[in-house]
Amino acid sequence: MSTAQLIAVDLLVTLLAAATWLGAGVAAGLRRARVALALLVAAVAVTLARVGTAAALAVDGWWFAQEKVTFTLPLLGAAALVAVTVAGPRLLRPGSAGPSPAAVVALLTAGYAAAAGLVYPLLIGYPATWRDALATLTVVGAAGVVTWRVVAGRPPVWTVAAVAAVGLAGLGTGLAPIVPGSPAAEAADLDTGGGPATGHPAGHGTAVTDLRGPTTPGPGGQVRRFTLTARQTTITLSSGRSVRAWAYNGQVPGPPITATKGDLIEVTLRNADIERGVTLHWHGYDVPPAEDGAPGLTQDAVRPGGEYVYRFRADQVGTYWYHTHQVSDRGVRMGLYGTLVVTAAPASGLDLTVPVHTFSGRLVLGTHDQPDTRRVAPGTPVRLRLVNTDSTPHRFTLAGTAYRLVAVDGTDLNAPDELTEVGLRLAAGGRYDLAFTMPDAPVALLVDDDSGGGLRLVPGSSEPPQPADTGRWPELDLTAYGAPAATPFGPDSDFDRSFTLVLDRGIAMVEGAPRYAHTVNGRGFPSVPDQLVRTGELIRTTVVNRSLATHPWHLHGHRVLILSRNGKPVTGSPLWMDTFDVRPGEVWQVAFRADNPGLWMNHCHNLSHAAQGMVLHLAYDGVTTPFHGGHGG
Ligand SMILES: [Cu+2]
Repeated sequence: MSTAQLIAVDLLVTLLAAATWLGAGVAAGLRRARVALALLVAAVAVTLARVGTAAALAVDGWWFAQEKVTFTLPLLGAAALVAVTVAGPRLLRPGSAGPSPAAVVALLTAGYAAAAGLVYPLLIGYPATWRDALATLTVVGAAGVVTWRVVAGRPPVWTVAAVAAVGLAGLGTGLAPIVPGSPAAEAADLDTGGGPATGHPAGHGTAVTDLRGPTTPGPGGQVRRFTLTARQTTITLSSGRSVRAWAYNGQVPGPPITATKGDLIEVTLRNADIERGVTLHWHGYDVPPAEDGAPGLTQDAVRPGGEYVYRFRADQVGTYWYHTHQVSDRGVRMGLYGTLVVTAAPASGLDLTVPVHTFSGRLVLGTHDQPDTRRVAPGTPVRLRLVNTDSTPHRFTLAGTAYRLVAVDGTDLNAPDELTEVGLRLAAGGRYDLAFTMPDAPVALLVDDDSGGGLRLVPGSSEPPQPADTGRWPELDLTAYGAPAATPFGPDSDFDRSFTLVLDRGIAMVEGAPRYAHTVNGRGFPSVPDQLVRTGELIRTTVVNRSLATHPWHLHGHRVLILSRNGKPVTGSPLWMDTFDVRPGEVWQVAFRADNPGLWMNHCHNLSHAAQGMVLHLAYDGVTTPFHGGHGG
């Protein structure tokens, strides 16, 4: 069973435990001793099953079982033991008046403890803390005392006193972080990942605004100038349907930016009327930090009437994209994005960039919301550059030809095999380049197996036939595709720092307000500690997804080398990615060399998750920012 399935089964078993314990208590209260006894037996069995699911989760990774093993299961175990001891004999031999009130109270309290096991991971999640445990214990205890009062009259003073004491202890633990001088209040706002602490006094160092790109092209390169003006508009899709959009230069996607390796790209961004402001972030492109377009960190957002000039060398060949990073959840969804393609030499054959986006519920390739059909002569070399500009993954299938997946996130794969009849799952923000020679029969690219849309390449003048049903094609395992090759570091390297990011849901502060957040190590932006690194260090990051949602993880300014997924090392081509999908229950280990000094966003590229807290910063020691606030996601 996968970890994701175990997480779901554990939640189901926990729900059943709460239902059976509460049911037994209610049946006892209604003097249905036999029903209560049957439910008690079921409750004990389900409680034991919970021990099994929690143990299995702990085997998959301590992160998945921590609060169950340390708190919610012991709580349920203790309450269940009391309930069996008190209620068991009374249900086996009920008097003429039925089960005693004590039995009812004990069974219902076990039910509250079981319910806490369900509510705790959904509302609080990782990591388990004393404060949360004491607060939960107080709620369960108080519910038990109230039940006692209702069912059996005045509860003994010691029970009330015990609950009050636990509650006060919880309150004390909760206040500790805001009591000046307490150890919790002094807790570092930096995660050093086991490496040395900062060597710079606060406020001293290099301003991120000084870390700008070069102003001249490389040898033989030229300057490529673009001006992008963001404004509200209406765009027309290929079907004739109009949708409201925010667009660069009135077009969605924005103007394609292309360059040859060594060119200098210079883009002037202007904002006509996007009230919340805009920026340009070069997704996957390792630009100098002041060119990265992270509002509140590397620049202020460009307000209506404002301007910002971005300059960077086109040193990285491959398929990338750009988008606003200001209120990016809304801005990118509304259309503030475009493609960035850098080639080593002028392209030959058909080189087609295919950005995929969802507008008002309709999947659009470029501007096509109906099949995009193109005539291609047989024998033509074809390269399709797929870009997922949405916040959720898409599945691509290519029917009618064998092909190779030649590049992932802009980096070429080593010795990619020929593929037929497979599904390619592309993370939000990710890119795949597919290459093949045009056959003398039609080729169809489908997105999410939808034969009513996609791209059709047709030789000659024939009409494209209806493409095959691709829904059953298996998904390609990227970690086993292509052939191994040398990498500058690997799983066995000595890492200078190792970070762990546990992704979950729970109540947390996000930008100063309590939210039902998407959390990193139990916190929401900007309360997630910055990760501190020094230039030249080798960094390993473990990303754990404890939640029920997929999180496409994206670090700015660096490509990461995938070391392993769920403990299994990569056996195919080395995988350098800037956005990798961490699905529920998955654990990814990735590594990178800290070779781009700056301050960098490190976040979930499901942009609504980012807006709900799933963001932190990677900070190079000694780099400072003059900007405060702004919206990170
Ligand atoms: Cu996410």
